[in-house]
Amino acid sequence: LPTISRHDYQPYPYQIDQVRLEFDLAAEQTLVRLAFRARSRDGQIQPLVLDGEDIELLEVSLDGNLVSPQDYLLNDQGLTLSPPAAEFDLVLVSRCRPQENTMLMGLYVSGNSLFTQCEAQGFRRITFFPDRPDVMSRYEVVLRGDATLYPYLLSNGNLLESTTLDDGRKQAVWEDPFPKPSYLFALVAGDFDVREREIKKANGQPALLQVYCDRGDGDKTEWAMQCLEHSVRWDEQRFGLALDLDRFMIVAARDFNMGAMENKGLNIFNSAYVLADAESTTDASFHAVEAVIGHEYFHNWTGNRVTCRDWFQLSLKEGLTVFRDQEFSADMLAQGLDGAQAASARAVKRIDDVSVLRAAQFPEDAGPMAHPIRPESYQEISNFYTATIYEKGAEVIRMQHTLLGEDNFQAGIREYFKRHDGQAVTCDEFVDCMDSVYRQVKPGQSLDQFRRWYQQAGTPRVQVSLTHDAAKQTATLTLRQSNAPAGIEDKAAVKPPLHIPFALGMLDQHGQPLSLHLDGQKGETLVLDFTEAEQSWTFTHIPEAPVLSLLRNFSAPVKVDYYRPDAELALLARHDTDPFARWEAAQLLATRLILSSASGRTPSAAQQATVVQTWHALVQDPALSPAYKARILSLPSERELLEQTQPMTPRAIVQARRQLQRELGLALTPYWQELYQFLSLEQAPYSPDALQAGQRSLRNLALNYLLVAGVSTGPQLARNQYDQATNMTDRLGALSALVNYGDPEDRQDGLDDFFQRWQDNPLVLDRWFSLQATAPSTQVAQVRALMLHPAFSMRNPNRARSLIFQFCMNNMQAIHTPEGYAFWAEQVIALDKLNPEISARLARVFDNWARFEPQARDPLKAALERIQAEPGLSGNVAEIVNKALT
Ligand code: DPP
Ligand code: ZN
Repeated sequence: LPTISRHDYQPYPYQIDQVRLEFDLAAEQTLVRLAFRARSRDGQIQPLVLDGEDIELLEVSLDGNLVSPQDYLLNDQGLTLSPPAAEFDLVLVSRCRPQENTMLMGLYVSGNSLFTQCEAQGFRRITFFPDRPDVMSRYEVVLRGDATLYPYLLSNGNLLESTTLDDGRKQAVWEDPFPKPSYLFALVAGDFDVREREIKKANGQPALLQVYCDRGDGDKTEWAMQCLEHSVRWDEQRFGLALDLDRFMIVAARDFNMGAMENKGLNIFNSAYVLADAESTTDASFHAVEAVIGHEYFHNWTGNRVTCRDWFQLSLKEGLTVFRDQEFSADMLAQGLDGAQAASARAVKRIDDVSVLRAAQFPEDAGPMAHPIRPESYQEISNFYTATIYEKGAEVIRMQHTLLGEDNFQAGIREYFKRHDGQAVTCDEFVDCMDSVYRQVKPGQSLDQFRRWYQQAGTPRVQVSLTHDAAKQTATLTLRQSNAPAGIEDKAAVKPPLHIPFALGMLDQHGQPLSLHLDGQKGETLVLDFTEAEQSWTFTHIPEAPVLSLLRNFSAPVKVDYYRPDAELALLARHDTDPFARWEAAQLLATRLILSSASGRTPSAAQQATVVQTWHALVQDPALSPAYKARILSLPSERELLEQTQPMTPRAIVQARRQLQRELGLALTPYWQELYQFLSLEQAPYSPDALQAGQRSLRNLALNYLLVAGVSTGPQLARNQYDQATNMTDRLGALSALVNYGDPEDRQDGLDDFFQRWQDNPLVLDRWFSLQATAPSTQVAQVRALMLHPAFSMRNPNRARSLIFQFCMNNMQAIHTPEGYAFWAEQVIALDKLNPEISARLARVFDNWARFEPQARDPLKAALERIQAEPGLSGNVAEIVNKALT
């Protein structure tokens, strides 16, 4: 497998301004005619190297002359031609077979429709082309197809004409006025329900928004349409970025590898992130739809107008766009609120995002695939659409936002578009823009050191110590940072210190916030510029030893080490004015208890009492919003906890977590009951807004505590909630409590009823599979039986994820057995034959095998070796298992 290195970048020798594509579309075989004029950048004639995979070349001509096969070089990677001059015309006809495309990259069939997916390297499966992001061209696209099967023929940009041909087929001609790389090309052909809305842009011009979905699903696209409109408004208002097209389309596809794709003007979405209605969709999914619609829409500027020079720069668009979608969601949650209420609403989003980072990105940074947000090398780029590029990438943008502040950050964004609109650029060029503003507002300082965040893999650790001088009334804080080697390429890396914006506050011993004084700065929260390996700050006007509130709002993606008594954490959990740090304190209290019992130590009665008393205080606190209360009363996820064990002990973690859940359920039974009853009174018409969604999530949490603790009234409450539910959050919440903690009869009745109600809705059926995949009672045998269910299919990525991935990732008791590991390897191999990109993601589930407890290590290693030995393994999976076994 060739390794591609960041430093090997060479510009493409030819400029291609304009591309014309004609498609004769059919599921069995599609003919593609490509025409462009190429111009050598330096005037020299050089070989024309075009990428191409899994497609058939029918003919090629240069300047009107047919090129015969002995005059070109064709292999399974593409086509090399010898141009007649430094500037020339190329016409090329090729054929692809959408029906046979199980990889879902390039042109493929989903349902009865045709869709494309080109990022990162799918365009080369449609036609021969320089399939790289720095070759930007204007596209004109002609689509022809059967009028009955494909009444809608869509591509990027503006529709120039739509006609019926003499042979009865339909033809549509599209033109995208903006130059774009091939990965942003898209076409869709099919029959759909369409929802349309005409809006006025900030400049007064009209724009047409459209959401397409399968026939019969049209009543489930109102929410998507609202989210799209909100996204347009938000980008105008917060970033000053306007929609640059007359028409913006979203199309839902049932079979889709990713969440969605930001093709210019024609976003193609996994239907899971488009379709939503109260009856069939949970609150969490409503919010996921909002986030993904925002994300793809925001790419129109951060990704499309300015794109990546090469794939090592992927975080240029993904980190920035995740940051933007996180801010969009937070702003939507905080809409109409102010002060502490707005802060708490935003903190809920921050908590959820940080939980994802810790559950998905921290493990990646601690495993063999660890890489900087701008990787140095890769074999398969599709393996680098990672939590590091996305989520840590967003944290790195967020830190720049913190260092600059909102107004200066926006000035940096304006500078970015001023310099680079229409270009394919690097992460460095983005930071240059932010740095130009930073240097103006902080004379003598720069982002030079900050750039190390783009170079270093691994999660840095920050050790904290504190001394207090009662006579001088000062507190001195000392921070030490380190970043251990990460991944397989990092062994000898020298890692100089990072520029870490470290936000902190202090409370007095009664939980009152202190005003901080430091070198002329004053405030309740200060952000320290932590740039040295070890650094100290002395705060004045501190009469008694303070309680530290550390890394407020999670101001940097680091781990903090600070020993302090439980009592201090309990104080913070009750009183910290920073809602993120407050949640963190409660989580840390619970984490300590769980980790100690998972390691076989019996927690002291005092330690247990502190957790119970803290939960007791929080459950009754009238000032907390329901959504925030649901977060702060939840225990850390199994994955976050597991990440903190060394070696990792999954089964012990599951048991210890379950035990604390039970204890909290029992100790606070009357409170859970009261909370449950109180929250059952609310009967407003369904809305996924923050208040209602918070109430439902808190009510479901209370229900879970009652069931897990075996409280006798629990099952009846759950059955009633299930039967009377008018929305999916309530119904699924009740069913999941019964399936996870109820008796076998309730479990089976619930699952059967749910199947009867929802068997015709694929997205809800995915839930039915997931619920069973993750239930504590499920073993490998049940999963094998579910794979034989007529509704199961490996070919549909959502379905494979709902059963196989959920089982392998989130059923720790069952997967961490010899049969579990063998099952995992078997499914990686089976999936690889259909869809290597998806299979490689399943392969990653145990790439961190070496960190597990000894009894898991050998069988996991054997399972990886079994995969590695499989003949015909894809490059995608090979890269993962080879790196895991290095
Ligand atoms: N569609 C994926 C995303 O938006 C890749 N660009 O992140
Ligand atoms: Zn993206």
